[in-house]
Amino acid sequence: MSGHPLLAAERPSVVQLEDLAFELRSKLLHLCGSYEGAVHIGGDLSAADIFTALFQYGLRVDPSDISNPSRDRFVLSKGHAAVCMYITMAIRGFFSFDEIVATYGQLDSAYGMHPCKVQLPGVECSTGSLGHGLPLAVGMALSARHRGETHRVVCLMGDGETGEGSVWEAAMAARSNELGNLVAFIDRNRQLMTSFAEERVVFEPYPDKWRAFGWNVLEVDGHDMAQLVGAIDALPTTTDNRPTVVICDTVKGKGVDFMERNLAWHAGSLGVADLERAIAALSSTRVEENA
Ligand SMILES: Cc1ncc(C[n+]2csc(CCOP(=O)(O)OP(=O)(O)O)c2C)c(N)n1
Repeated sequence: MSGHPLLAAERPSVVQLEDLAFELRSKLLHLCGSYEGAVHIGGDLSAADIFTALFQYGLRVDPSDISNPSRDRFVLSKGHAAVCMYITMAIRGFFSFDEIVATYGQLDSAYGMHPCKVQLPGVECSTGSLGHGLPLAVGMALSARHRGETHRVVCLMGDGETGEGSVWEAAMAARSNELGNLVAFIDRNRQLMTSFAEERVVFEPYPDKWRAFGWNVLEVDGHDMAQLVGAIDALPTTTDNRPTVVICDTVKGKGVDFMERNLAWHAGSLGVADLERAIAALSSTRVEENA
């Protein structure tokens, strides 16, 4: 993914990306502490490293030129993680973090609980109803093919939402149309809204299912920045004839011990006391990493 005008010559190192992911998690917790309603914090924290790797390293996007026709297009299929995308993009320079905190979730705010491309330029796709992001991304990738454009379309899904039939219709259409310009990242945190994934749907053998649909399959630890960067570097060129899925093994609530794998934290709000507890928990992971 190098040598493109929208990619900085000096992209952040793995250590710098880890710092940016820490900043993202801290800001997510602060927003969750200041917002009165529920924030989908569990699935934000599980996807924080993926978002960071994509927006700070992989995606060819420029906050000062958001309509550049050769930019990559990002589709957030798990639209309930919108605030994680807003803050990631704020860190990259698209928006102001303070503005997100000031208006998040309010009526008429551009920063809604689910993303709206009409309200917020820079967002490529309005989502929230699960199972629709990949079909939309297939259409965008097909359109790019027809127009002779060479950008990528990247779609981030939750594993739970891949229980939707529309995802598999889209997967089949992507392979049938040889959409090597399409990449799906899956935040495989093995939890749904109120239950663990395998209690409801048999997903295994999960990577084999994607292979059976003709996709190129990469599997990474979704919290290991070096592996995420490695997967991005290993993506085939956009002229390839097979779409790629990067299955990211993750933990819902990652970084805050009392939220990790805890069904109570799919969505919630932190009071002042819990915010302090959450920040302390997150900071302790940092100390362990640097020890
Ligand atoms: C079509 C549809 N059905 C239900 C919901 C409500 N919902 C929001 S998040 C969620 C759980 C999704 O699980 P997953 O895709 O694994 O996301 P994550 O665990 O990463 O947050 C559900 C059922 C929705 N947004 N759209």
